Amino acid sequence: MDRKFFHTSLWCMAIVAAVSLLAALSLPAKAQTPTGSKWWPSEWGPDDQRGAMNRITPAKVLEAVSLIKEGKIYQLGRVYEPGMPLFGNRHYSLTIPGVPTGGPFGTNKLVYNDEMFSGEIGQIGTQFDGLGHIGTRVNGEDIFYNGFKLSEFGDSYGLKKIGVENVGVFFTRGVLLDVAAYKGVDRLEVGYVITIDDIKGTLEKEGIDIREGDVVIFRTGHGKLWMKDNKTYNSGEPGPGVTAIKWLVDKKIVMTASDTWATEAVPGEDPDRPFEGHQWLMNRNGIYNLENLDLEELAADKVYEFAFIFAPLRLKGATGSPGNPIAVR
Ligand code: UVW
Repeated sequence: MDRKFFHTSLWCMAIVAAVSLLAALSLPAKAQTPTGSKWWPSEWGPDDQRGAMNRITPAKVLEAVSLIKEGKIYQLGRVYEPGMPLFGNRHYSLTIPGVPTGGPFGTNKLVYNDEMFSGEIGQIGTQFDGLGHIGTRVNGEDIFYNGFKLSEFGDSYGLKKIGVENVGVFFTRGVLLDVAAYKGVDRLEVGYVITIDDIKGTLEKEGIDIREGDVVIFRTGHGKLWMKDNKTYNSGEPGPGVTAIKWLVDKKIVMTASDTWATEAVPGEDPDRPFEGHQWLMNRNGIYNLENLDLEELAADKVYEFAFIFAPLRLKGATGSPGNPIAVR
């Protein structure tokens, strides 16, 4: 090899190495999943199925108890009834099979009624999203909380892992962020993205903070459309964007909740990444979500901090639960 060719080759190799190094330093590492780096194992161990519920410690329960000063209960659950807004083609049906269903029995002539129910029981009306609700397709595999693979725990008669029967009971501090009031509107517009500054401004106005183990409830005013204008209700919604949701994740809360059907803004910050907030909550961080709440009485009384209580039904292998969460002050 002649000397000139040898030197030229060395220079070329040096330039290629320098360019590769610069590229490696300036470009983010190729994401391991569509939402960023891999999120498992969970901080509560590789077998954990309860996620952020681990934050509801006895001390947190006592903190919630200390907020009960008047004994006033607020029901936050909606009435389940025909005509309520439903997402997509989800359905609800309740029938009484015979009126009365049975009887009369004995000389005392007892009669009784039962009901037959059919519907996507965990995902209609006031609905609690469990950890089996949301996953992400990563290289052809649907991966859920703690890295659990749907191909291994999925079962058409109930999930074999992270079903709602594992969740337990929410008895913790709840905070109401009345963002509509903070913004001085009756209702935030469909698609309005609540920012971190909106949250900070609302907290300051209300004189409260967000603490580890809290349930953070957004009031947007969108709930006023419930059963009045279902078309607009279902057309999208205001709510926190994924940036604000990541900020809440860092606060180590246990659940987000809202007077909307998904809690997060629809469309969100990036219409090409629908419901990404759901992925950051349930999927990546084991944080729950509760939707379609009635927050009007709580807001009218300006109750921003309270004991929050909710026991999801122990439906084995279910993705969610109906229910009637309560706030007590
Ligand atoms: C989806 O299931 C996409 O949304 P939600 O949890 O709001 O019902």
